[in-house]
Amino acid sequence: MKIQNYGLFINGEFKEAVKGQVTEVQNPATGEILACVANGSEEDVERAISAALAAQKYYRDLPIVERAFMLQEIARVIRENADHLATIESLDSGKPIIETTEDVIAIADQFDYFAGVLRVETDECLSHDHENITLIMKEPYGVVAQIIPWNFPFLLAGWKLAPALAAGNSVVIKPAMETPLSLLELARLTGEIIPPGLLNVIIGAGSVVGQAMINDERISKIAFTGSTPVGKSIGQAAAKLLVPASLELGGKSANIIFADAPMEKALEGAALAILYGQGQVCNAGSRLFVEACVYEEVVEKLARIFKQVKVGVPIDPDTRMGTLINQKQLDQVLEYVAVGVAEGARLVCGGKRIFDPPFDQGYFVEPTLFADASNQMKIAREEIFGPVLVVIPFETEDQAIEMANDNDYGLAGACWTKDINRALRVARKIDTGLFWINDYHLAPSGTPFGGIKKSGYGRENHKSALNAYSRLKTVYISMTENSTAYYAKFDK
Ligand code: TAP
Repeated sequence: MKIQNYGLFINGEFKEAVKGQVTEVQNPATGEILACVANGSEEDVERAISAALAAQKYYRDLPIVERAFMLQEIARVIRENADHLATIESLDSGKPIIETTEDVIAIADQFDYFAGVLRVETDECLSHDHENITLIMKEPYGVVAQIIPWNFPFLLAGWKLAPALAAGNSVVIKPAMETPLSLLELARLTGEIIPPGLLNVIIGAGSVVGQAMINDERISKIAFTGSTPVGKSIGQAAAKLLVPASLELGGKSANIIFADAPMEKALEGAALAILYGQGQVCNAGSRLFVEACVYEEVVEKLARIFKQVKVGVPIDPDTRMGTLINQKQLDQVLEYVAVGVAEGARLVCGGKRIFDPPFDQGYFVEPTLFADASNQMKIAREEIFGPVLVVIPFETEDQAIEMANDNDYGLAGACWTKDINRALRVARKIDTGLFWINDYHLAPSGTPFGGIKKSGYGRENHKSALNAYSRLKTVYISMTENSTAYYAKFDK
């Protein structure tokens, strides 16, 4: 499939980059060039922010009903074009089409969800007594800068755009250079629905375009998803501008299987937790803690599942694992496999690049299982961002919790057990933003998503994101004509 070429989406139109630069977007499964897109610079960011600022003049006062209708219209267009958008996303990101279809549908729902939230989470009125009331008005920040990574280009864009637009902001958003196509296509498809200047999509390197966005004084809020090191620098830039930031960063999530788990479900869940998105998922269940008495059985059965997973061409509906995003990611994953072997973990299966045709032009890797690892090994401490699971045995519930929490990250976790008391105990004691009981990866609209510790701060996918994109203004109203000031009596 040949996808159209795109410019930068500024003020409701596709425009060439000021410097005329373009970049080729590759299909990571085949190496084929999918499209050429404009490659922006600081001047283009300047144009985009100016357009976004101008759009604020009328959009910030748009009635809530009209704003909600716009969001519902975006949802409708996404649904009508779901197959098309999912195909573009699969070709561009290397993710199986079964996953990208889920992402696209989830984002249609996300726009509908925030259309609903917008109508109920309106300004508030407090009544203190018979003479005084207070209005709490919600106002947009103004121009919001959003930066997203390549692993969930459509989903993460939607999670940021829906609440930001719902709150009345205009947006300048930058997808990763590797995967700009689904967002550009969304901009094209919604060109008639979203007023010019409200949504601006800038393509270009993070070190140039991203930096220009987050250092511009006209930006009033920054939202970032990506790696922890870049996230830290984004947080520092936000502090310099004195604007709020939300940071969704990396993870090394613990998945705990107790001996009384619903075992078949737990095994499939553990495989899904790490292999979904080829493991290039911030909340991937990349450390699996297994109770010692079922440890050997779990490792053996998981290896069987891993060997049967259908690695394939991303747009094949039967494919369950596609390709990694690029050579850098492939090298990183294979390097961690070598480190794991050198550290003394047992490589049970996988660990190699898949090189036979039709995989020879892509970055396909075997589902990889390490057993007999310790929680101190590098492969258990650092984010590999690939389909590599590290299995570690434990003896007691407390030991499992202690090891799960003994990590810099705090994004997600899960446990598998039929004992609900134990499950809730563990959920309480785990230091993460998300936790699943007898499930993994489920995150429907309305459920807060985000981390703690080195996984960042802020929550998306939840109604609180509307407030995170809104400023509160307090208006105190006196309803009496009599003076209530203490000084009044002295003036008489
Ligand atoms: P990063 O290198 O951090 O890149 C993320 C985005 O930031 C890209 O658009 C990138 O642009 C841009 N960027 C890079 N350097 C920048 C800078 N100095 N200033 C401003 N922008 C900059 O991450 P990645 O390699 O794309 O993604 C993988 C990481 O993201 C993993 O650690 C993963 O855990 C994390 N992640 C977290 C979550 C959540 S929800 N917590 C979700 C997905 C991913 P270019 O790449 O185009 O140059």
